[in-house]
Amino acid sequence: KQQQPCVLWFTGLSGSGKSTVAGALENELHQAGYHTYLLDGDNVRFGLCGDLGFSDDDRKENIRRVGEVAKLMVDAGVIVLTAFISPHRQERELVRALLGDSEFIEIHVDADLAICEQRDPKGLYKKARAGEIKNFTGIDAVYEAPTKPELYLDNGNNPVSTSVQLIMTYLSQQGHI
Ligand code: GGZ
Repeated sequence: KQQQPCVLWFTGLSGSGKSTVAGALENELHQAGYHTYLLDGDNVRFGLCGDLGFSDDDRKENIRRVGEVAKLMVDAGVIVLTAFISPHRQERELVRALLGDSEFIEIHVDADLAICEQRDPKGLYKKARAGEIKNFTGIDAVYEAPTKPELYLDNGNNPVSTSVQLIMTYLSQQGHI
């Protein structure tokens, strides 16, 4: 099916819902016949970035590699979805520069820290509060929210289906699908 490849770059706190929204969007795109790939910690941080942890430098390198891989996939014609905290504005801007404005769609998945901490699906916030995990985003490591994302999702208050429809509409308006 005809598509204009791009990267949908989801950014937000752990537990904000990046992977959930990205996964649901990917299902919807698949059902409509589009060719997509979802990059996230589960398929990147064990292999390609298996040597990296969560220091500022390691996160920077993680995002740099993901950006380069996403670019290769865009060259191959794929609609790429990425779900990484990507806490630093500067690294996200480097990926934007690598891809160009028309192929980089930054999506801020926003949910209050309190909500993310309440969800805490893996119990990581609890461990971070207890000092068992260091450099945890939102607790003792920064998260720099996007100032001008292409899309903003109020994910503390909206259902996943609303976010998916918002993105589908945007992709269609921009001529990607
Ligand atoms: C943040 C951490 C940390 C620290 C482990 N800080 O909720 P999760 O579990 O599944 O998502 C988080 C994931 C973040 O990896 P990313 O590759 O997205 O991070 S970055 O973009 O900053 O490179 C969390 C888990 O890894 N995790 N330790 N210290 N999240």
